Amino acid sequence: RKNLPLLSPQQVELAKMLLEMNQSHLFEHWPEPGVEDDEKREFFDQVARLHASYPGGLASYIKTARELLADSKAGKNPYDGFTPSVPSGETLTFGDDNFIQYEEAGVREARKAAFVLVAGGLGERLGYNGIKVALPIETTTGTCFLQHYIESILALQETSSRLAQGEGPTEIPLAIMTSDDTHSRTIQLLETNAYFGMKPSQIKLLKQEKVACLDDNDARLAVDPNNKYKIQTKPHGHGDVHSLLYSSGLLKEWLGAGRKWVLFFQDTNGLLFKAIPSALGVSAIKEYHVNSLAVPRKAKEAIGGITRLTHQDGRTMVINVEYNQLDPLLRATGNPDGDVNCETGYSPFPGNINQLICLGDGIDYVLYIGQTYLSRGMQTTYVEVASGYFYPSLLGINDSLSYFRYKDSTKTAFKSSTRLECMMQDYPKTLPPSARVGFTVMDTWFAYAPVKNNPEDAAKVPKGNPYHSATSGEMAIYRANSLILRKAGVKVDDPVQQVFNGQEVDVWPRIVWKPKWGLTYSDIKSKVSGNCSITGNSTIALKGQSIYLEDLTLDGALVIDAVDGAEVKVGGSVQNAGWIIENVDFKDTSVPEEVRIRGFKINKVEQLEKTYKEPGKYSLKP
Ligand code: UGB
Repeated sequence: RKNLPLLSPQQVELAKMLLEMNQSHLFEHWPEPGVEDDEKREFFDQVARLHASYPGGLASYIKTARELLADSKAGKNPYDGFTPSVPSGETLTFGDDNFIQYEEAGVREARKAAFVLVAGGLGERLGYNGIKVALPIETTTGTCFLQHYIESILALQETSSRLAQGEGPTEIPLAIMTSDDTHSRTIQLLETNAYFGMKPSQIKLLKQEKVACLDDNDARLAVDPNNKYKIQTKPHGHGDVHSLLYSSGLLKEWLGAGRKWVLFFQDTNGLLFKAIPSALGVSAIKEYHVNSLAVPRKAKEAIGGITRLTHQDGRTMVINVEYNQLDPLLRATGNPDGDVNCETGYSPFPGNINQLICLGDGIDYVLYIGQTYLSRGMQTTYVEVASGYFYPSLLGINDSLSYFRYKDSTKTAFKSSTRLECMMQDYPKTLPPSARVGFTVMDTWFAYAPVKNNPEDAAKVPKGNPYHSATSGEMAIYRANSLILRKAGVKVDDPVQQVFNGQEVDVWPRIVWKPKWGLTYSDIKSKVSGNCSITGNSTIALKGQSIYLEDLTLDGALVIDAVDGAEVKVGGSVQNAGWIIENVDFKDTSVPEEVRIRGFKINKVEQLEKTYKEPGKYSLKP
């Protein structure tokens, strides 16, 4: 107390709170009043921010942390009393009748959707210096993830509005959660690219704040090693998105304007929008309150497993169990081998790809929420959400301790500081048992290809497991598009195997298109006819809505760019030296980082390139 400078009444309250919460060590090494007073006030500014951004304030954060740390010390498993089993859900096969029916339903429903991209993560595992949404999804066109996502949403908006003739056009909103690590660079990316064609008013940025780090079992807040007037902070996890949607008023606004679905997605999955229409269709037809997208998952693969948990008291829920918890949970509940592949070659627990589709209107949840709060001795004043979409992280209900290690078996000191984290996929934990929580399993090849691992780590991935690198992410786009065109009747050559940055991958022809060219499988099929063929060395980029391939034989590179309203029929034989893939070493710093992390670059030797700037009907037959 004696070290404190003159404080405002609000700062005095914060100081009192910290002392009451046993945090006096924060002021211990402060000099007498009059020395470094500005730095001391800055300290209180940070405390005020941490206090305001956590539901229930800093005291609530410290209290929850103490409880969780005590559980951890006692070796208590958060899943104590629960037995895992394999849940059942919808499984989709790309292009079959069932899939097409769901896609149609999903596209119709899309006009009532709002999208939420969580992009606050720095991507430490990838080690890329920029923001992940600015990375090219593929280097044939150089389209970045954010551009692809926005163009996909715009394509959905356009098609869905067209199908709902008479109901008028719609604007599908997009919220992007950022953090201090990504916020300004996300704004810059949007501004320098004219929001990739979306109206600026359609996009809202929500910035998440970091949370305080914890130094010991008593939840003493960690002081920044480089600045004694700063509390060390780290990200709070993607679960922040729920409370931010609430506190910003955005969700209320969306629901008030008749939005029915909220779709959450992650920063680097270039295949995701191939799965969105059908998955939204599943949600709509089955009326799921929550629908998690999943893919077959190899045992112990570093993605969470969708699991049915049944408690001794009879409660059950379908929920993601993180990969580091699933194996021990299985072992502790009568499965001595833990998480192992079954006869399909995959774990029986589908892999969570953290794409959630939530239904936004289920009025009776409000009552349940009230009970949840009350049972925890919490204030019910927060419960003013007139919708089924509830905010579990509001009061830290879904917070858990971030992964950390003790220094030794006395479990008194930590190897490094920890903090509380929350995950967006924990949302169903707070729903009543009557909630319809389902999931939809898709084949990985068209639904999931994230870019998470740096080249060195990816090269160490055991054979048969996915690399999840920039290399595999890009190759997955070519493979998916090749397989889709094959299904639509085009003869596409088999891939060849090549090694880039120590990773062996299948290299398919480089086939890419804008979302508005092929939003759904039916769309794509309607644009391909006759005998078309594409050789393995070929590249084709379709950058227009109405480009029709008719009896096209391609052996080389072909790029067509057509404005809306220009209808182009492309056929005949296109043959040229094409675009060649060349190896690049990821350590070669003369090559831009976003290229060398893939291990290859594209040498554009020769191509046929046509641009149609005016609406009209055209025919290209070389
Ligand atoms: N993110 C934020 O916006 N803020 C944060 O504080 C942290 C992250 P990671 P993670 O798809 O394979 C998730 O780091 O968390 C954003 C699921 O939990 O890429 O290790 C970040 O920008 C897991 O069950 O993944 O694992 C990114 O967009 C599994 O499904 C997103 O959150 C796994 O993803 C995910 O962050 C997966």
